[in-house]
Amino acid sequence: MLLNRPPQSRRRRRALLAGVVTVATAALGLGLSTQFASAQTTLRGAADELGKDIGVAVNYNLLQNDATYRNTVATEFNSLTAENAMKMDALQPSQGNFTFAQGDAIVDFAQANNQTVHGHTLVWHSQSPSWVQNLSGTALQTAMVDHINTVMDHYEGDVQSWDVVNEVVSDNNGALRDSFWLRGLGEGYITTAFQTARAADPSVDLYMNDYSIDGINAKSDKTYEIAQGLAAQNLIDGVGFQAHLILGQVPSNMEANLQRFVDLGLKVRVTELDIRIQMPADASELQQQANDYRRVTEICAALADCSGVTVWGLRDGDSWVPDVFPGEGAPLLFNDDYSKKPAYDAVLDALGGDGSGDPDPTDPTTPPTTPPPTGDGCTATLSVQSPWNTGATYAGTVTAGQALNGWTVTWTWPGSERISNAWSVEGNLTGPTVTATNAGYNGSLAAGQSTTFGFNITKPDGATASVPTVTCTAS
Ligand code: 9MR
Repeated sequence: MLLNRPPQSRRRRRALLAGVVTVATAALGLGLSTQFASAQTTLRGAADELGKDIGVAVNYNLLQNDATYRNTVATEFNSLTAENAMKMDALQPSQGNFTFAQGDAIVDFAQANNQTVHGHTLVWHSQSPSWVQNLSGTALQTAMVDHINTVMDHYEGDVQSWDVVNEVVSDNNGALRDSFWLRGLGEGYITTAFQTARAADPSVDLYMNDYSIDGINAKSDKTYEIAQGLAAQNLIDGVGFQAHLILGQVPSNMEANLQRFVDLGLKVRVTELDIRIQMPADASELQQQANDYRRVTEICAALADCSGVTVWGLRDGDSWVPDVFPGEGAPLLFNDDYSKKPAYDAVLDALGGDGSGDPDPTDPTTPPTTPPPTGDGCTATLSVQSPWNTGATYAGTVTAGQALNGWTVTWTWPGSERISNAWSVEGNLTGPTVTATNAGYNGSLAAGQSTTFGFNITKPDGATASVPTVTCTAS
């Protein structure tokens, strides 16, 4: 999947004109990343090959403060959604006072790691500041239009798709949700929001997004009716199915449901996937959860017009679920120590990757891997992930023998192979001798912990992709 961004976003142009370096970038310590990963042993590697987004909702504070969180988000996902940082209460806490710093930090992180951003969300009844909830009539309409215009203008070129409206359908009777937007503006507010968004940035994909519309039911029927009306006016590009699911309850007609929206000429997207379990979760429940995740991912993988799947948080402990559903939890792909759950392997598998999470050494098609060299506090390996006639994608793994603050992996190419682009790594990369150092976010490793990086090379037509001997040095 190639990212189709204008060379310079409006937000970045503005920063450059003002002569400032974005503070958020510096604070996050971002590394050079010129290409996305394509290794099939990561979710993003598999999703890239499939041409799909695999996304995660990110928490600004964790992205700011937790290096392993950053590393995992960068390595495993090719798309980000701000879990809270782009909602109206975050972006416009008082009228006309826009606070973009947290959203910008997430965009900066995404750009440094070649990830797309799905914007969430412009018009929602929840997490809207009280000042807007107290408006009515023309003042409310003006506030909605101003918010959409200002936010979309700020993120033009940075955000590839927006949830224009979120959760506008009522839960039980197939009517519109009784929100302050509906009460203040009447049902035309949805069309006005989409018209405003379309005019603000015609290049962005516009979505409506909701929960409990994953199967065919009164709520998804109403969503369909609204989407159909908007599609007829070319005001909408896609529908987001949040998929906050309960264990064992992936709707049997989810595929048919998504298909009917595709048949309207729209994209579909699983936008907030999590699958909650009554706690404590036992092994068979975690396996059932893996099966459920596999099924949802397979449905999207099989639909050409499904743009991707986003999980609503990284680790179980990061999830909103236990706060809202006491006694339920464990809904995500990673444990709190960042180990992968069975659901992770199932998603990787459903995306066409190697669901063991690691290259299978018994598989004859698995390319040779260099033996771990003796190094000073760390070891490293390189392996060929996917060769083609004139190039290849490699994955590198660094494992810390002791707590590290940084690492350097060096090697010399035996022939005319040269790195053309790389991700999650910096240094002198393009010559015959490579000195590859950690990026800002993956240098700190605990003893025994591993991190990955990747790169593409060019090589003579038809030559075997060689695996040079590497040396790892701790710093
Ligand atoms: O995960 C979000 C949580 O941190 C917030 O407290 C909550 C506030 O309403 O919103 C959560 O995200 C919601 C998303 O924005 C819209 N769909 C439902 C999600 C879970 O509540």
